Amino acid sequence: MRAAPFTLDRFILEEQRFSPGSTGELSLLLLRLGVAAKRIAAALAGAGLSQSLGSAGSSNVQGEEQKKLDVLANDILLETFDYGGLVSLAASEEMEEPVVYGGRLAEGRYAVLFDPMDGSSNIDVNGTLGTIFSIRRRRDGTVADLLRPGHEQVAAGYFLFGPAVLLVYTCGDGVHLFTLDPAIGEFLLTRRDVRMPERGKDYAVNEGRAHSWAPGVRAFVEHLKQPDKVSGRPYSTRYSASLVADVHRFLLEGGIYLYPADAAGKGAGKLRVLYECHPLAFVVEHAGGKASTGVARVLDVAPSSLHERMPLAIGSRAEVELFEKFVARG
Ligand code: FBP
Repeated sequence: MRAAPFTLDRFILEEQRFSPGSTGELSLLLLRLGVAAKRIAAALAGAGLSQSLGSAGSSNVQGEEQKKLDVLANDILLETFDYGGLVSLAASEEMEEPVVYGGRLAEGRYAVLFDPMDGSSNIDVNGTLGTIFSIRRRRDGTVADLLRPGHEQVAAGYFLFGPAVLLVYTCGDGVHLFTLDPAIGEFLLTRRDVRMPERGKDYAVNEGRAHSWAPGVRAFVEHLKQPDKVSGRPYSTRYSASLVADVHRFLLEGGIYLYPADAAGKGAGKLRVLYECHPLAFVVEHAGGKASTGVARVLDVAPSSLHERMPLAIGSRAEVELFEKFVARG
């Protein structure tokens, strides 16, 4: 008899057997996220046909222009958690305050945080996009549950909307990759326990912002560009304007993504601690990679506000550790 395809639900239910005492609620939440991603993928594929491209005419809490698909993806995710009593709080990069699923504070064991549409500048040009998610255990059902270190996440991952729709996630015991089979509308396991290469040959950074970098950051990027056969330099630049797409490349092939802070201390970088840095750091670290601010481990940082930003260096252990050395040299 032909082996049944390893669908996401089969994989999650089989994995659940290895965590005694599990209630199955986290499994259900992950499966729900899979459904939300299919709805977002359908909206993206039809966006040009349904006038869903372009601006929503509103801006988010960071004052950034919201695209119609930012708002649509956000709504799809909020609907996804609005039943069954699994979730107490849902916080999003696109919302000033979290949604508290009313009347069920006592029930929802989890809080979910997400960047509904990562790579927004790629939306109107049919570029690669992603959805990033983070799951935390509910404590007292308030925002304080969210302002905690990244290593307290119970699960995190992302959906990548490219030529194929992919899901990559971890519950802290291995990183797994699934591909959406459009023929049956199911995510199928394509790589179990993904390990990030120790070092790479590519880097991703918006060099148009080099003027705002600290000398140590500039020296590091210059170092990657210097020809040196022994250390495999020069590296190639691979910046897609989608954090998820770049991190996914480096998860499979090795390399480093950078979004440094402004040297003049005017800004702590662009990326949000809770919706982008913590979840991707959780995935990358469980695949053997590393995520740093340049001076601290991203997963040790506890933000003091919901939309706090931080500088990010994420990728293969060798490159991130070398980056930290350059930053320390200043
Ligand atoms: P969004 O979540 O708003 O898309 O912001 C994150 C991001 O788009 C990353 O995906 C990407 O790497 C970076 O910002 C691009 O920023 P910049 O345009 O400054 O290079």
